[in-house]
Formats: sequence, structure tokens, C-alpha cells
Amino acid sequence: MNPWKKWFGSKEPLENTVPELDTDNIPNHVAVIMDGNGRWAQKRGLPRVAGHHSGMKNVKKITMAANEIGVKVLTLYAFSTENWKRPREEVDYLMKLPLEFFPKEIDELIQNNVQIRMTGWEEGLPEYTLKAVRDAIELTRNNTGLILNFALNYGSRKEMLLGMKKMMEDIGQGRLSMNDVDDQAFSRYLLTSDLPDPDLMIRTSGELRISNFMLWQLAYSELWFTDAFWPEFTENHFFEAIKEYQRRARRYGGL
Ligand code: V0D
Repeated sequence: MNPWKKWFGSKEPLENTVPELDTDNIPNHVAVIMDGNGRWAQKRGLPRVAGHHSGMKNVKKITMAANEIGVKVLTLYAFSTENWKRPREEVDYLMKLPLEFFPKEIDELIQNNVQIRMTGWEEGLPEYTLKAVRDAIELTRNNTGLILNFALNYGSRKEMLLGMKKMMEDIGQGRLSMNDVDDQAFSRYLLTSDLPDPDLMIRTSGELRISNFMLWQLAYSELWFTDAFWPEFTENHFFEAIKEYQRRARRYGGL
């Protein structure tokens, strides 16, 4: 039995059921590239979109696990600016996922004090997708638990270039001095200006790349990769990633 399942809803301290997890050193911000949904489906002779649907169901499971152990921010890369190049039917299907996710999951997320946010650009998204996302954000605005941050229509180079242009404009207009330009100052021009940098980045499906995801923000993050496709990524994978993060932090601290 999955130790997480055994523990969930019980009164046991988490340390007793997920041994080796140091509950005093949980990463604040975990970011995930949820890769391999299409390949998971094709492997089973299913259409790629069946993998996306299965992947959506996994979002709540991992959100609950992250929330329970005290992660503050969980960023999930749901749709990149490059994903528009995919076949039209696949993009159309993906854009409907927030509409399906919303009525199914919102009550439980609210009950668990989860706050939904989005990192990305609204331009280009269909009106119905935007409405579902905005409604989810609005309904959870006052929640104080885990921030579930969907990276949606997001790309890191575009984010940095737009931020750089805005910063240069502020310098040109005298609102910012060139002398004050440093890491912190530039971070304020990014879409993630109100979030801490990720402590840990997880990518599923065996790909060992960052793929234009939070390039600036991941500068000092621990990276963890697994061959598991996103639909088969379990709470146990998640805890393994966090345990490895904690082992690395201890080694680093020991120096
Ligand atoms: C497909 C696996 C939830 C990765 C997860 C529009 C790719 C399922 C959402 C979602 C997607 C986003 C915002 C929101 C509520 C739900 C989602 C997309 C893709 C792209 F407010 N899953 N999900 N959005 N996939």
C-alpha cells in the first residue's frame, strides 16, 4: 500500500508513514514540467488527448500531497507558448481542460484552502478558457494555503525580453536608475515577481531539458528527473524528489 494513501486523512504524524521525509525542510516552491502525457497514451494505443485527460486527473492528486506536507507554491507547466505549434485538434482539446477541471475540482480545492493562480499571457487564449481560469482564481483569491500556480501560455525567453523592455522603458523615463539594476530589480519585471524562486524543479517522462521554463527563476533550483510519464507520476515519486532535495541540501549545508 502506498504509504501516502495509508497516511492521508489519518491522525498519524507524516514522518511515521513517509519515513526519511524531513518535515522541517520542505521546499517552499516546487515547479513541475508535466511531460509525457501524449506518449503515455500512445504506449497504450490511446489517442494523445486521452493522456492529457489522464494528466489532468493527476493534477489534483499531486496538489493535495504538496498541500498536506506544507509546500507553499506548486507551479505546474500546463501549456507553453511553443505548444501552439501542435496539431489544431490537440490544442483545442487542451484549451478545454480548464473548463473540465474547474467544476470537478474547485470545491475540494476550496475546502483545502488552495489558491489558484496563473503565470502566462492571457492574449491568445480562447475566451472560454480564460473564463474558467479567471473564475478559479477569483473563487480562491482569499485562500491562504498552497498556491497552485498554472504556467499557461508561458515561455521564459519571451518573459525575460518583455521584462527587459519594460525595465529599459522605466530607465528611459527616469523611473529607474541604471545603477539600481541588479538581480532583484530585474526579478520585479518578470511574471513571477510576487512568487519565490522554485527550490525544486521536477520534470517527468525522461527528458533532461528545461525547455524555456523559468530560466531566470531556476538559476539556483535543484533539478530532479524521472522516467515516469506524468499520468503515472504518484505521490511517492513526489516524496522521492523531495527526499533527494533534502539529501542535497544536507550535503551542501555540511560543506
Ligand atoms: C495538459 C497535464 C489542468 C499537462 C495536465 C490549458 C498538460 C493536464 C489545467 C488547468 C492541462 C489550468 C488552469 C486552471 C485549471 C486547470 C490544465 C492545460 C493543460 C492547458 F485554472 N490541467 N491542464 N490546463 N493538462
